[in-house]
Amino acid sequence: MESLKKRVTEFSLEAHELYLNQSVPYLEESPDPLQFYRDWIGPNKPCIIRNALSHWPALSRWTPDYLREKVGSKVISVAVTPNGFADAVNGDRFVMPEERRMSFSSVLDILEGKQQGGGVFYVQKQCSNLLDELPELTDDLQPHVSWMSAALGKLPDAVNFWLGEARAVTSMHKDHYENLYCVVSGEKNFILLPPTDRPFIPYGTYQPAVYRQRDDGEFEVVDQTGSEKVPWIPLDPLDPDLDRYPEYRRARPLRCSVKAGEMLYLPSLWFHHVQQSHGCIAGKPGHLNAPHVQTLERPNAPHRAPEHTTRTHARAPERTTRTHARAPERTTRTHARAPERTTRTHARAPERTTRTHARAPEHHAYTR
Ligand SMILES: O=C(O)CCC(=O)C(=O)O
Repeated sequence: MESLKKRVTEFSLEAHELYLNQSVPYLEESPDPLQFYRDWIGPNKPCIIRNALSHWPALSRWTPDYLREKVGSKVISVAVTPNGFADAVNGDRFVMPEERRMSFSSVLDILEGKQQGGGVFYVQKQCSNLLDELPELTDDLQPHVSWMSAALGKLPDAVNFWLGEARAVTSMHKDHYENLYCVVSGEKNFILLPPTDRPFIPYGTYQPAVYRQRDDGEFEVVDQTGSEKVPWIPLDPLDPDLDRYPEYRRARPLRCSVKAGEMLYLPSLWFHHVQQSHGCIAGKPGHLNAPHVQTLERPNAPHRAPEHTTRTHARAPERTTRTHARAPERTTRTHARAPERTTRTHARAPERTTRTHARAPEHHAYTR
């Protein structure tokens, strides 16, 4: 066991030397699908793409006034917490947000400080909420990014809309999607760790619970009795407790900031911790910031069975490494690539589906 542990550690360190970058590189324009597959998806490396959203009307249109007029009366799901930590370890619990249904206008009022919410509100539903709850906004953007769909040979499984304030934090987790984070306004700050750093990242298993706001405005934590324990990462990468988790010293986190008009390609199974800025829509000093549209592309590889379903959504399996490539059946490759892949020469022609929008069913979309 000890020698296996040693080998895995060496392997993780070698991965950094052999193929991982020390920062997240930028591409200055939308890539060619095949090239993108070869350089980024195949090797499982993140990058930020600039100038790929410039034609999205959302970049200039999505002001609070516009959003109020267009979708203000729509009722959407919002995650509400006392402290901004939705889906995070709190003591010996894994605590999920209260999911509240409210009108889009009310959310804007709270985020702009016009109305008191008594908590932190984050539109962060992961079940293709852009297409399901806010289809009126899809004219303002491309619900799928054509070169990514071509590279993966499929349309996105889910297209999510996120809107939140600076206090909202997404704790460290991974998911099994190929993610494109398209920031429309404000800025998102990511801490990223490659799957190969898994030996250095602590996991625990926690009793699932949810926040519930009482009538007096205080929040209580209510256990989800009868639910399985949830494996989750207790470590805060912003302030890692190295006495408790000394192995984390060996991890090599990458930090990046994704600004309005930029897109982060976050490969599947990369660990990520996310925060957002107070960059306001239309320069307002309030808290409206960083709405982003996230397209989730599910790998072509055989899907892993979800492991936990404490919310209504399954979580990503607690895999430590990937075992297969998304586009299978390749034979050779010339450049460094992520471990555990089958080898291959290049991305192949996408196998287009005829669906208009493949999207994640309710039960697998939330993959922490
Ligand atoms: O934007 C965020 O706060 C987090 C998004 C995320 O981590 C995810 O969708 O997996």
